[in-house]
Amino acid sequence: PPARAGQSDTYADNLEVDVLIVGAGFGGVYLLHKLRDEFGMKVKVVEAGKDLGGIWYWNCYPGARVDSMVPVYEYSMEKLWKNWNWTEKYPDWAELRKYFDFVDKQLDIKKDVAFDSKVVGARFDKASQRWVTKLEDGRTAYSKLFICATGFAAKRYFPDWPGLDTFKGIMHHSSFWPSEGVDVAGKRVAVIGTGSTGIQIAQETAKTAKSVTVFQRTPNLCLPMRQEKLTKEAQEAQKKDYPEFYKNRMTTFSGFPMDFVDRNTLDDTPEQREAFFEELWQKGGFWFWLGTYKDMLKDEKANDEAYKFWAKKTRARITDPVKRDILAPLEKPHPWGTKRPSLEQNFYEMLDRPENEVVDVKKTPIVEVTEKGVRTADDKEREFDVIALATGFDSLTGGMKSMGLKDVNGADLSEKWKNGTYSYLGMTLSGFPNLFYLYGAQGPTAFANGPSCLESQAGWILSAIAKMRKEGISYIEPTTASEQEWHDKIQTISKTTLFHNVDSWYMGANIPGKPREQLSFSGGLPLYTQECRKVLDNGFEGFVTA
Ligand code: N01
Repeated sequence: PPARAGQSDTYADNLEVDVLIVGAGFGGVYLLHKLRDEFGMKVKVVEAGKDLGGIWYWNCYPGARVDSMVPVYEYSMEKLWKNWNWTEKYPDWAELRKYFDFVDKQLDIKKDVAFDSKVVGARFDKASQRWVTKLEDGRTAYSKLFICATGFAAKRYFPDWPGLDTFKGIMHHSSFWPSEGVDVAGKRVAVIGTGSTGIQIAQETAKTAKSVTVFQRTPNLCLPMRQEKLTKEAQEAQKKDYPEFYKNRMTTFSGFPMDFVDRNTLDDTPEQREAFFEELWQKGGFWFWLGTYKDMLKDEKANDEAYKFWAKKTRARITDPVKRDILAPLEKPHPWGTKRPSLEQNFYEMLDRPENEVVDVKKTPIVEVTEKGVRTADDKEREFDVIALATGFDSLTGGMKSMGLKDVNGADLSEKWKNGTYSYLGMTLSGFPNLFYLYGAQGPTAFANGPSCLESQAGWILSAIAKMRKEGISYIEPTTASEQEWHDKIQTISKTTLFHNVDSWYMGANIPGKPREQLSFSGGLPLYTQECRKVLDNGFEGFVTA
């Protein structure tokens, strides 16, 4: 996306700081503020984009909006929420960018962010005990600590279809969509992929496009969003409860306001279950996912009940029998809720209309992108004016693996993670001393509300740095044994859930050749926070310090 007004700042070559942070999204902005303004450290953020916002800077495709309701998806700092109000229960990307502008005004963030600054290499230099970071334009930065706040979706995934670069119309990956938009009025639009992104692009572009064709490999078991307009008055009236709300969000499994009820699915009679499901359904959003029975994501029989209810509700919205069976088949395509359900807004009614189409690419895979459109295995070529690639990301590991991060012996992180992902606490890496990262591999990332996860992880990083300063520790590095233990713990917990056997980006299974393993901590945010705290309480247990 192009630059916007009001941006600072570059920095000169040979920058020397206490902490270099990569990424100016939720995590980077938070840590910059805390370390600079509360710890008094010299901190700089480098950011490949041209503005703040991270995921919300890059993802400005049509219909991009958050699936977490106000006020859960924001910082818990009173000085921020007390002066900020949203216009919708599930805000869109443009409003999230305004939020970042507001945060900048309140906390004076941009003066310490170097935009347009892409990291291409970084290594801890043993002799000087500093991180040496190289930027694409040749500049170098030196820092005592290095923090990667690059998020879970920094590396886009493009399938290797032949002809991808021959298409003569307009084609963008969702995460490289131009922020000035693409006029789709009267055009034939293809949306490839039905993750949260594909659903949003399809339902939004269909408002003005001539037709929308969705290429679906796996049905997204979407939930109704039930969007609402919000007034300033209503939000102001709620704010007395915000401190309690933000405290509570750290006590739920996913850092959301709802949590699983302390009841198993088959404990209830069929009538009780139907009434409970209906209540959750009417609430909308993630209630039917994260506010349901506690065994829903662990027990196949319990899970069947949720799927049956979902299919009944969804099939009733689709009149075309062929589309109905592709979008909401009677047979469960995968355990319900083990891939992130998109929050839809009339997605099914939209696709049901005769001008729109859903192509089942499990049956007829895409074999080629042509000059005019997309060819499938049944040799059918469909012609389009615009193609949206909503094919996702090399999530959780791809971004950090592409930054040229080297261990103390010069080996690249992509080597370390080639056959499996090893970290300690999802925040530190052996071979990479004095490095922290957040909202990435082996943290609660995929299963947690972003701001809740980052406040847990940033809280730990801040405590670790405070402890280092207090105790005169200048070097920390986890042992490989503690990484092995953390890796095994993550897989062991995951195996008690239904997530483990489903192919999804949670399991690294969306990228050909990527090791298949659980990539996030699926034991819930409170347990994660507790495990991490224990490590500090026990004097950097599992680390070598000096
Ligand atoms: O990516 P995805 P995303 N042929 O990986 C399909 C967050 N998010 O960008 O499922 C055909 O989920 C692939 O098919 P399959 C959210 O956490 C949040 O949508 O692998 N299809 C899938 O349908 C989300 O989970 C928000 O069979 C191919 C799609 O492409 C995460 O980001 C909004 C294919 C990729 O879906 C990622 O979401 C957006 C091929 N060769 C995103 N390769 C909100 O807050 C891939 N696909 C609302």
